[in-house]
Amino acid sequence: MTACTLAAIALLLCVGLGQAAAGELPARFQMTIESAERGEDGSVTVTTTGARYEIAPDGAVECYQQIPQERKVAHVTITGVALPLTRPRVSGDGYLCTVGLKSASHLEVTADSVLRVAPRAEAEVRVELTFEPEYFASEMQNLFAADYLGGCGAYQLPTRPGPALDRIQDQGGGRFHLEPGESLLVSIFPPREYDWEEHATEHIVHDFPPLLEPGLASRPLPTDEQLREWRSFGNVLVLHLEFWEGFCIPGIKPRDPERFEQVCRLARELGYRALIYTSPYFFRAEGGRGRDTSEPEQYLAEMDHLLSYPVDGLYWDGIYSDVEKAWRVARLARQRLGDRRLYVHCTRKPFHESRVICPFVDTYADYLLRGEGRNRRFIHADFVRFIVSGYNVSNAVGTLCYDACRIDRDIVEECLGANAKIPYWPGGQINRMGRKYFLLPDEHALFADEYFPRMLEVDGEQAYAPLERANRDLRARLRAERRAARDQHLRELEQYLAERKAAVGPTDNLAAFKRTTASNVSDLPGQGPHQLGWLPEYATDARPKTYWGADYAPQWLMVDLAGERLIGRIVVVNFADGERYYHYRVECSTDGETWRAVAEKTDKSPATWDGDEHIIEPTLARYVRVVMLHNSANIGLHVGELEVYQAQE
Ligand SMILES: [Ca+2]
Repeated sequence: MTACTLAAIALLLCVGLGQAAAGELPARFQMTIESAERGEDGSVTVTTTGARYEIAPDGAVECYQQIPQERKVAHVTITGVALPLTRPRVSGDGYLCTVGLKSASHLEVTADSVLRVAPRAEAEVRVELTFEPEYFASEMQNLFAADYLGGCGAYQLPTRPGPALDRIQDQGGGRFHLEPGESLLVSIFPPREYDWEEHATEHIVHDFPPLLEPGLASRPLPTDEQLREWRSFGNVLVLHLEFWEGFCIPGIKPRDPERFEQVCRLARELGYRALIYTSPYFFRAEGGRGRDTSEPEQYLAEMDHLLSYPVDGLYWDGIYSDVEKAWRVARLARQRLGDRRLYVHCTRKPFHESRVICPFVDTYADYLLRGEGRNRRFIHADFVRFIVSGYNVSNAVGTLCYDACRIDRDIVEECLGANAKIPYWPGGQINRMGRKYFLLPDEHALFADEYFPRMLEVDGEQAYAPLERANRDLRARLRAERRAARDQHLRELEQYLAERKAAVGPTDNLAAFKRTTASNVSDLPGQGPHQLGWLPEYATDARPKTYWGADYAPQWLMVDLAGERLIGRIVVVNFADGERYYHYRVECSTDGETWRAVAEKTDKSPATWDGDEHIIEPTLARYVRVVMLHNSANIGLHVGELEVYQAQE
């Protein structure tokens, strides 16, 4: 060690952190800020249980993961604002470390390994990944990148409905443009150790009572015999909503308080932990407007009431769609729960599709449930490994909701290989959509004879290692199959367009079969006429009912007429269901950079398959685009056809 480094170490300003503060958190969730130091060059290093951030005075931050092993996962660059690197201050019992002044641009690091960049002026933040992700997804202004060891996520707040982020193509990662008051969270994960003991010893049984009609159960609570019978396949009993009088209302009470107490007592005698249904998302606070509108504090007051029942934890059917609220309620609930269990179902929250998840929220749960209503195209091996399984992501124990994808041998292998679990579903509930929340006889046999005994053997890293190797091989094979299928689908698309073009023949529509691009494409697995998503090409194939689709306004679709033309008439066809309407603006350009608005739709008249005709002042243009601004039915934006016609002489 050189004298110089010794001097540097001597000059480090260490922030003292009492062990007592961290000790207030439940032992199994002991995430804390371990140290926060400033070097003589003005740089700051903050170390949490799960990560280390090295913050340089020029706004560069090196992000290191520490669990299960140390490695650098991201390089963050902040430009546009000066970040005065003050002495780091730790507050909130070791939860929060602040660098800079709250009144000015500043950074925060939290115990659950999140860096918050909070500029007070317009700023650009680049998040470059320094590892090769096995799974990368972006949804709205967020990204999530993971491999078998962990990874990194970035989230722009407040969440803006809008297109996927501006991706950094070459290195992988994203660029985020922050307005004053917005912030960016960079999450390094996993933020805590995986609890193998919990994984190996706690197995979930969902009681989905059969329904006589929607919402009305034949028996709101299980019988004593059922409790005894189900015990062979689990010891964490989830009691669903049917036993409550009312739905997610303040001060909720069981329909039959006496039977409820009996069930809780017998469950404990039999060695279960009993978890009861509740939901921050659905909770309707006093005077509240309904789902997703309560404040965490209002829900937490209800939670105190729920925990006055003799139960061992809570099952949350949904969390807030506001990331800050979801994070806060999870953190504060964890403190209240102590060693009682929290099981969180969050297929669609906080974001719409859950291709991007928030490990820093999930980590406060003991177990997670994901996949509800998703068919087999959606629940593929990548989804099971990185979204359903919490292993080396949030390190909560992940379980699969299989109402739509069902249980077969492939799913069993994918779950075992991903270290995700399959909960036991007796009961017999069929929901309004006809989806079955119980194991069919064949599935039951597979669960009982094959899955369950094999799952019990996975009790630690060593037992899981061969399964993980098999999972890597399986995913590599599926990836190759997907690539081959995609190539085939691209060939089919090419052939389709060629055939359409030949069938249509000469046309006055200048846009037909011209190069068409868009700001975004809805591309959920397997969707679209050629299973390639709702591509822009479908908006210029001279067939109204094939369409381009994207999510979250605004989005644009542009056709290149391959040369300047004098345009006099434009037709826009959207998706027509007789009720919905769209708002949009049509723009023209000669260079693809400077745009002139020539038409718009702002009224509420429903879309038709004939489309909207716009006669415009003769305009010289090579590029014509539709900027989609609104759909009255959902978040999707659709153009079935964009037709462009020459001005009449
Ligand atoms: Ca079309």
